[in-house]
Amino acid sequence: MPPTDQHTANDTHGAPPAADARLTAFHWGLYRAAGTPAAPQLLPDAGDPAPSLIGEGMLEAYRSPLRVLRPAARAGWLARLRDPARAAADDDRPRRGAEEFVELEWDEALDLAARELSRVRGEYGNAAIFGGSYGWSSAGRFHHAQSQVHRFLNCFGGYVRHVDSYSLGAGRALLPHVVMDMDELMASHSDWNVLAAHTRLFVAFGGVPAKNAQVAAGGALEHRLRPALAALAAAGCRFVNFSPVADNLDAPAHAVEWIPIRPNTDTAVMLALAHTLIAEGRHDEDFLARHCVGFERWRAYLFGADDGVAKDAEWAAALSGVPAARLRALAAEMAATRCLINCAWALQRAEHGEQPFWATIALAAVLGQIGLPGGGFGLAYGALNQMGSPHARVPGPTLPQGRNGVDAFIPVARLTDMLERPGEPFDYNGKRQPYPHIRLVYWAGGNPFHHHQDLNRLVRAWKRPQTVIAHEQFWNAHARMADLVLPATAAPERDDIAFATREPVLAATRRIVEPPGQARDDYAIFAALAERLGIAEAFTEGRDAAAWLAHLYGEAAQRAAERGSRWPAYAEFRAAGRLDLREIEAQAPVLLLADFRRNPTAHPLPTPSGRIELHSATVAGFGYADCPGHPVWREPGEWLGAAAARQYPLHLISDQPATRLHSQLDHGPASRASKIAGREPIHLNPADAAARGIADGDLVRVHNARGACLAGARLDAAVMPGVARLSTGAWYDPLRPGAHDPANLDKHGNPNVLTRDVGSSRLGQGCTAHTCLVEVERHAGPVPELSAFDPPRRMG
Ligand SMILES: Nc1nc2c(c(=O)[nH]1)N[C@H]1C(S)=C(S)[C@@H](COP(=O)(O)OP(=O)(O)OC[C@H]3O[C@@H](n4cnc5c(=O)[nH]c(N)nc54)[C@H](O)[C@@H]3O)O[C@H]1N2
Ligand SMILES: Nc1nc2c(c(=O)[nH]1)N[C@H]1C(S)=C(S)[C@@H](COP(=O)(O)OP(=O)(O)OC[C@H]3O[C@@H](n4cnc5c(=O)[nH]c(N)nc54)[C@H](O)[C@@H]3O)O[C@H]1N2
Ligand SMILES: [Mo]
Repeated sequence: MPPTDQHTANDTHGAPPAADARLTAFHWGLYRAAGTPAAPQLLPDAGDPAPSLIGEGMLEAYRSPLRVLRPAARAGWLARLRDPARAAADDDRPRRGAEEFVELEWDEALDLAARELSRVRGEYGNAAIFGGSYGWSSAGRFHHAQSQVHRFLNCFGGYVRHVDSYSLGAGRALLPHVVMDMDELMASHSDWNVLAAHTRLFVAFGGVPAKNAQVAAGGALEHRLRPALAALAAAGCRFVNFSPVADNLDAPAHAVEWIPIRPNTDTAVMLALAHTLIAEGRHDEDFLARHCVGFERWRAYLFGADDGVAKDAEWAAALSGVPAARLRALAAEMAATRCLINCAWALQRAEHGEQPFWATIALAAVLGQIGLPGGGFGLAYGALNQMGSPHARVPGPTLPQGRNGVDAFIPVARLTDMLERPGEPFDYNGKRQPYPHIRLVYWAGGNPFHHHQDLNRLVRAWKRPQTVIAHEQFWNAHARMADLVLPATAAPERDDIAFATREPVLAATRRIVEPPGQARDDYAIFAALAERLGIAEAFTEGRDAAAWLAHLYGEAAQRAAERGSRWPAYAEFRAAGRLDLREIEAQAPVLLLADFRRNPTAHPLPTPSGRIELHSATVAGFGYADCPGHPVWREPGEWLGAAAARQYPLHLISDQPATRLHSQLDHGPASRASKIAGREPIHLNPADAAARGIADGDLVRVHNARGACLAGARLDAAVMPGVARLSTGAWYDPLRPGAHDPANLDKHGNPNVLTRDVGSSRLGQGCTAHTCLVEVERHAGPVPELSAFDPPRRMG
């Protein structure tokens, strides 16, 4: 039976489930329903060794008055849709973000959405619809909003998509030229047990933060990072952490040496370590000759052939602030023991972000320990829970997305450029193509007003499309910037299958609370639209949500059977609540690039040469000055060594937040407990604070030429002088909603009003949030009230 317009009742499969089977999953973990129906609670699953802080008290957030309860339309857009003749007389788009919302019946909301989709397709074609719709949304594999929206738009004829991710834009584009595709690389990282047994020196660039390993896409169901780091330390491993902050390597303190480093200068340090190793004859000539191409070319660069500058320890010390003597000594230590080099993803979320990844691999190649147990490199342990997991890589249930009839795409972080520059060409990974002209934006399961850089620019660009449709759970900035907001259910309100790669269990999650108001599953919304657009059969294939779950599980079980692993029947799985994959999926210890090391001819890499490319003829052939054919140091547009640092002398690190997932649950108890007078904390070195007359707990204004926000000062010796840390995720809360001038103060502390919106290079075009200078001052004058957590005014 295809779903109808009414909220499709999720199946409960007869008898109520046993209490221990009432599971629900989030990216930050697996939870069990407890409490009473009147006062439900979510408790971390008993099997989780270290439950996440993010989930504490979260049901409160899912029940909050900030939920979108009914479909709602921006007043000016609604007037236009109801009376298209108005469109010519009154351009309502500049009022996007500033107008009231009018609540609608579902039928009218769906009719309007379907009509607008058809109109835009008819007048401009499918390539006028942007459905990239980037974002994490929620953990279930069926109710995964991005898969749903992409499948729906594909059935409708296609849409402009995005490639790569905010996480790894530069890295994903680069790595296939150098070693292998990023997904393959992540999946083949040596596991923690291998590291504990062999690694004796762990050199980290950007730490190994337990706060980040709280999550995995699909659910971190067994949090293992802290125990893993403790095991390494207990086995005698030492950690050296190059980082602007001291508190991001969560091994026992006695085992960790912190080396403060100016942000965005890590590549220079890596080049200098390689230079030192080669100059002292400690490089592995055999490995470089048999397993790599381009070493001679790169060595020439390191020794100054291109620019007369030797990339030695003194040179790197001047750029990075790391003493040259420490670099020389460390190079010797690295060569003398089993050493792993880890580079956090954050480092490639910067201008020239391709370089730290490439230089990490090149430095590891010079050491020659790649493919040996516990040696080589990591990209990156700590970024997500699955990195270093000892569990099997099992293909899980996946909703097929179908085929996209539109070829046009953008690198994901070029969103504002696309909206502002239709028809203009952009470069990406050896290709040049025009930005499409977008008339309609459809978004489900992501928050561009969380994730994008230079939000003032985005607000301006966001007023260009004729229509913006969003499925949202909450009245956050993303919903407030839309024309039509369709209320979506949340994980505890749906049956689903929770699964993340290399986690030990597959969980049958359940609806444990009723959806608030008239919220519907994304699937039900798309199914109802598909009905109106005549594509219901293609989109639903005649299945309701319960039938899809059984179908997707069945497909995954079939693939399991093909590799000789027997999964129980679907009904049995749902009744049990979970499937322990450890018992049925075989897993040998993973050892990154061991086969390739043993025999590079029999096990070539998927690069053009089959070997690690220290110089890539392909990349060199693109002719990009900002990403030439081998790892290089290039000065970013903003850093502590730039002229701009005289006006804006602090380098802003907008790292991932410890108390939430991006913007998700910012209004929840764990995140709110971390705020200072309701504002996001900004961590400042005590000396920098003293120089500005700032005391702990003061309200400060953080600003640069792009924007300004309020934040609460936290004096913190774990932040090096010259650096300010303001984590991402505070809900964007501008003083004047919908305005986009740099003086439009964000009252809450969202770092993306400050960050730069330029690509990492023409190769990757990745997000460069970590290349950003700011100034901080005590906030003077009246304190504007926070409004991020007040629902907007709606009319009936
Ligand atoms: N300055 C700076 N900016 C950054 C970064 C940085 O390091 N610094 N990091 C970047 C990175 S790596 C990433 S991945 C991005 C993350 O950016 P996003 O993934 O866009 O951030 P989220 O807050 O997770 O957004 C998810 C949204 O989906 C909604 N949602 C959740 N579940 C559902 C659902 O089932 N259905 C629907 N319809 N909606 C749902 C939530 O309410 C929320 O608004 O941010 C990027 N931005
Ligand atoms: N709790 C929580 N965990 C998360 C997320 C979340 O929102 N909340 N998001 C998840 C997502 S989508 C992703 S992609 C990963 C991201 O994983 P990462 O990108 O690695 O995470 P970040 O926290 O942004 O940065 C890691 C560390 O790098 C440091 N750093 C920043 N710039 C530099 C630099 O130039 N040099 C050096 N040496 N260090 C630098 C920062 O101080 C920070 O401590 O995290 C995931 N984990
Ligand atoms: Mo990410």
